[in-house]
Amino acid sequence: MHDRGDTAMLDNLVKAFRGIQALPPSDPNSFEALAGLHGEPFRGFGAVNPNVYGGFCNHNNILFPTWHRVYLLKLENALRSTGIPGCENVTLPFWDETRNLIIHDGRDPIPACLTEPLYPLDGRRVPNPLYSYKLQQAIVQWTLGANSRYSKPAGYTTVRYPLSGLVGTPEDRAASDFHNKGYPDPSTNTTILNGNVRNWLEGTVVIPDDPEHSRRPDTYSVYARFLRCLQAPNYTVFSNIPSQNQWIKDHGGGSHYTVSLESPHNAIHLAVGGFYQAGVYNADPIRGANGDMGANEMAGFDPIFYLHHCFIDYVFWQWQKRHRSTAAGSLNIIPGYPGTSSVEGSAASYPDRDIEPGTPLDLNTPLYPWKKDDGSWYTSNDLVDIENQLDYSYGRGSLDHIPRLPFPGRSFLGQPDAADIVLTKRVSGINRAEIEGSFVIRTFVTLKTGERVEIAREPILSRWEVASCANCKLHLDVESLVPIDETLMSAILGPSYHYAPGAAIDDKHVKYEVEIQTLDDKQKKPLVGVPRVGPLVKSL
Ligand SMILES: [Cu+2]
Repeated sequence: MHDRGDTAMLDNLVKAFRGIQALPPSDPNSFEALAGLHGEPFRGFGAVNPNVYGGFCNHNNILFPTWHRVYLLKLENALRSTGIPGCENVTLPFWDETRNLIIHDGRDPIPACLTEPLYPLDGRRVPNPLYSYKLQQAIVQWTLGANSRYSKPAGYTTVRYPLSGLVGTPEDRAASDFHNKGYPDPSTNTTILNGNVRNWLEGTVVIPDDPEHSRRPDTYSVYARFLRCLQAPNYTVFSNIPSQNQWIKDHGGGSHYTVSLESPHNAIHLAVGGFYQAGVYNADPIRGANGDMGANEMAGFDPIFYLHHCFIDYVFWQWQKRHRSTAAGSLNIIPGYPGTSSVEGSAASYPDRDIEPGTPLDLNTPLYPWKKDDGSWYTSNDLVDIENQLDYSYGRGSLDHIPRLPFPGRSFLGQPDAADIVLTKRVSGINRAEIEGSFVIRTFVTLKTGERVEIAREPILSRWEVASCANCKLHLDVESLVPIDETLMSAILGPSYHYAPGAAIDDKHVKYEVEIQTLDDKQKKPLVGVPRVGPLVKSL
């Protein structure tokens, strides 16, 4: 994105976004219609049956990267279709999320053109269409009833951290009004938002009284995850979190610890959408923040979604280039792996079709609701080679500065290599259906010195109403696999610990604790089904 000088490209992008945002929702190229194809408004079976996700977006399965790739393509085509002079060939840019960690230019993580309420266009300042979107029609969450907490009235304008957009009931509206009154200044809010995103990206494990390593690289930072996902061993594992977790468990963790693209993707959703991440000097959480990016239902209505997902698609292409997987037909699926079937009550792709849970997904699975010019459904196999099948490409981004595989040894760019991971802990016993909305699984450890330190955070991008598990054929258990590297292990176990390759690690006396951070502090949803055990923390 430009900073000075030639503004024509960005001006045209802004004009095109203004163009599609002004179209009525009945127009399939309108922003409102396209934004509504990710999550809400729910449709088909999903509009009335809480066991079926009513949106089209695919998460937690192998279709996650390709479904979002074709979504961006459709949005870009809509941007080009407005008839506005100069917009015939606008291209969707990406928000380079790892930029300021690689290029250290001291800039804010989020480009200013996404965070300024007004944009200078043709000599006047107009509402910036990349800053927020105002709904033309109400969105009613029918599965919970017309006046439920998560419905949105016409005229609702999307918000980001630190603001709250929870306005479905009079109580929530009053609470959000009260909360937002504390944040009246957009430029202060942007500073807070950038700080939060920076904290998520850098996510340092802070160990008090440890002068040498007081800011050690965090195996759980979003930045580390973006880097590590480039090393994911195959497309199945790269594409989604259930497959990623199975791979780690199958291989016993350690040097096989791996990260899927979906994981850092989730974190950015939560960082923009309302989950604070304390930094080194900032331990003051902002509670009650509730932005649209933080849940699958409304995320597509915040325009930043498309520049975030464009970066995710750029990372996907980066992974493809590093794994000789750019040609059509070069992606492969591990049959039967978690993440390779549709899951009831989870984000799956079939709101308006009666598809049995457990139906296998592969690269020929139709990506509803996206049609090709000939009227047939897009499949992942149509979307592998962006240059030859889809006729677009990416300019250089920050990840182009990262060498190809294998990464040189430890601490490359300050980040540990998987080889340094000496122990993987598994946090389990958490059922997504018992928690309203997205959440973060935070894992803590008490050091020998008595200090309690957060060693991991797993962002779970979810939705407000997840089916009660009484009827679920497949469970909605989520887990957090916590990699512990050599330096962190020695901080946990103290001077008695000496790293020896392959040696068993005795951490029986270490106290691990788990906290679940939800968006809405007041939520106390009664637990359903079997009494909950856990969360449990065990070694792999
Ligand atoms: Cu997303």
